[in-house]
Amino acid sequence: MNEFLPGATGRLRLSYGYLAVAFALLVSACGPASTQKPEATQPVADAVQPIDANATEPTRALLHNLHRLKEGGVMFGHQDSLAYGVEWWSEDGRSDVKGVTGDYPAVYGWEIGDLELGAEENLDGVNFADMQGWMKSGYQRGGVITISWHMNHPQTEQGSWITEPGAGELLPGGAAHHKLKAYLDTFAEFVSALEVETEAGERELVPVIFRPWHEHNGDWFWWGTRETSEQEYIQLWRFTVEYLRDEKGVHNLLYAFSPDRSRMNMEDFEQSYFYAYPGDDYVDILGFDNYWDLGHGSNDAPKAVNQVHLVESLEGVARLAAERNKVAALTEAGQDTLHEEDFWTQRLLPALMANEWTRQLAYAQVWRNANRAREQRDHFYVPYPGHPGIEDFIEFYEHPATLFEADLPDMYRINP
Ligand code: BMA
Repeated sequence: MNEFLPGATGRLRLSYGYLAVAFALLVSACGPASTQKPEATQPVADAVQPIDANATEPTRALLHNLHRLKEGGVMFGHQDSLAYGVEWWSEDGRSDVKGVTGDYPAVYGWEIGDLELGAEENLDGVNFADMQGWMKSGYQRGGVITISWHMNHPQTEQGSWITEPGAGELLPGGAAHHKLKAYLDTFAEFVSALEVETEAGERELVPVIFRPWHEHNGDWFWWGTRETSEQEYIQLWRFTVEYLRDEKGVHNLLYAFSPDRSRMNMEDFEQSYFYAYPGDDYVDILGFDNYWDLGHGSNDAPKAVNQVHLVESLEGVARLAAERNKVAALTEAGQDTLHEEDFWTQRLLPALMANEWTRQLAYAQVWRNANRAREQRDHFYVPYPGHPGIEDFIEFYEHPATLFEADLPDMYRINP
């Protein structure tokens, strides 16, 4: 792949050098930093090792470059961006982000719930073979792929939101352990089929940021707090990593941990963030999901309080990640139906740019733009053509620190 990817929009093609300058300008434009400076980091190449010692070269390079983005901007991500939008379904080349900005998101989120049942489509109706094609094309354009999994319970085959039973019987020695393994097998097969040909004619696998068992500190999934204990969760996570990596030989994954902000105590952030943390040897990316501080319908705190908490949570995760040489990311976020037209410039962007810690996040991903006709409802997170919030989103897109696909350096090669 080229050092600089084709600029689909005619925007400036950015190198790390350019990004560093832009970042310096940005810092000075933002006025005095509100917190102490991050400690000097070791050279990235020495500091960063994926938890999979046998990770493929492009996967290692991805982790390396995610670390470099600590100084280079924040990648914008969108769930299901290539599969459908509010007013279209399954049209090659289309994305609501592209429809509004001219460029694709830098991070593509995908959801594989129902793969484990042998279904052809995921729980939202996206065809799995098409999804694999979109993962490959996103990667070949230079984008970053991440997968979440609303897994049905392996014992009951009921959806992820059914909270009983918990994970107990799925663990090694449990009555349904073999069913968990069978479900993980479907995933191993799925990600091992993400093979593409390089410009040099070699075959390589698309690296994937895998984000299993998300929002586990909430009580809405069967792996959440209602029926799964902290120790069981840790075992579930560790087993997942060890099985995929050591038994199935899957080596194109980075692993992202992602508790939900709504269940974190801001007075004791570190402890609540690390509820059921499987350990540094099992996690590459310290993520978190935060809808709560972005205008969530059930949060009646005033916007100013939301904003303080949003900044504190971003900063908190960035600090914890820096201490452990991990990447920090906002793995899921957004405001459902964008009821505030200035959401991007008045909520998300100022928080991401608030200080030298919040600016270390490698990416921020918002959720999906559900298709209105199929789902018979409004459920979207980015403006689509015709939406009144377009201008504000374009301002966010034009900000030098927000990276869309055409802004990305080569994420899959390690350049000193
Ligand atoms: C949720 C909602 C659901 C969807 C699920 C998996 O947050 O968007 O409608 O089925 O994610 O994509």
